[in-house]
Amino acid sequence: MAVFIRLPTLLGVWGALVLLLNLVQADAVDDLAAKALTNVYAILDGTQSDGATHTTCTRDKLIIRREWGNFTTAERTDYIKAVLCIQSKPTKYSTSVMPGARNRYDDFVGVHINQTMSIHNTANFLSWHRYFTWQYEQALRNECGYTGAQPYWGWNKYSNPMTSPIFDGSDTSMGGNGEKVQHAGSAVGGGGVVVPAGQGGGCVRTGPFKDMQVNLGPVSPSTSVSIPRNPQQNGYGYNPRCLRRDVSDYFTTQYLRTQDVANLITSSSSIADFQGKMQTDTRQAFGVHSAGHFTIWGDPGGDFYTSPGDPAFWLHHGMIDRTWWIWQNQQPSSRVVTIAGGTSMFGGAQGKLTDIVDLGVVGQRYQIRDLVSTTAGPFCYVYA
Ligand SMILES: *[C@@H]1O[C@H](CO)[C@@H](O)[C@H](O)[C@H]1NC(C)=O
Ligand SMILES: *[C@@H]1O[C@H](CO)[C@@H](O)[C@H](O)[C@H]1NC(C)=O
Ligand SMILES: [Cu+2]
Repeated sequence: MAVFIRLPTLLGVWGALVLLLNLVQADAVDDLAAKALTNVYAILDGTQSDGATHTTCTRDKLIIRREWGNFTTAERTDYIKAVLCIQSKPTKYSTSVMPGARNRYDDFVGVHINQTMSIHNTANFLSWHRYFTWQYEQALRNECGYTGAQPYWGWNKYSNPMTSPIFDGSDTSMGGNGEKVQHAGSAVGGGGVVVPAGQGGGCVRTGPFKDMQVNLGPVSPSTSVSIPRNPQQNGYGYNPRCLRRDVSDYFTTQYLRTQDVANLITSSSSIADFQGKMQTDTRQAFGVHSAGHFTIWGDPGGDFYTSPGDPAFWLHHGMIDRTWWIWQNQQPSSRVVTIAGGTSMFGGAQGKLTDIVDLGVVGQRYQIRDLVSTTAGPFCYVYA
């Protein structure tokens, strides 16, 4: 008899403990994400609208993207295996178009280099990178048998990225920092701020990507460490070299804290405001997009054009996309189907929802309006 009384009591205590642990761990950004998720469920249930047309995506089909630290060891190993696999598959570029592309991973880098000037500080910045990251996730799944979701890097979870499960250099990390080399730091972003050298700067020698060969670029390196020049000015030539990083806590402790991410979400009233703050890199401040890239740094991570060549790029852009998703779904009816800005970094025409995003050898062609909701168009995923 006693057993029948104690078992539920035990389960109750256990449940309360688990709840407590989650409450302790969840931060202000996670709380905003939880609200976003509630709204997305309501949209899929048809009791709310975000203005997009939801046809094939239903609640039971959703892929749930989670933070790297919340992946189990087995899940991290599966993801890493898929990335190494995509780096071993043949390129779909013809040699005459992209002579430096040696594998399928390079295809993503090549497409990003090619379009850099028309996908940053533009109206399509967020939707383009959402679709790009999703196509990468699709490639891992469809071309390399990965069954999981794209992970993200919760910047605010780790004030010291070097000891985080993302960059700690273990077999289940995205690789360690680069070897420490003396260098003068780097002038980063539009403000020309000179950021002191971090703890690395040299080749990554630990973790699953220690033998990775970077092939394309550089086009616009931001490190004072000297990088072999690409045989072609556009960075499309073959330039085999090691993966370099200079990870430090310079940006995470100033611009990527919980309050920085939460403030970005709660204080941006329009899409122009939100995406503008996110991409800021002036003497006064760095937005989360710039700060995350410069936390990885090195080569090709610190190169505006070639940055997807660092496998950590996708975890960073996962979090960029999550932050947009959270912002959108605080008020889905007015924030999902909305864009602002031009079509080129140099100005150009005003961007429109009917503008085409074309990912060439790594994707298809979609109008921006099909890429703004993560549960419409080609997409069916949410963030936890
Ligand atoms: C892991 O998931 C829990 C519950 O969803 C969340 O509160 C926590 O912040 C997550 N941990 C990390 C490192 O993201
Ligand atoms: C670059 O982008 C343009 C426009 O999308 C496309 O026509 C061209 O084929 C692309 N070139 C490469 C090398 O990807
Ligand atoms: Cu980009």
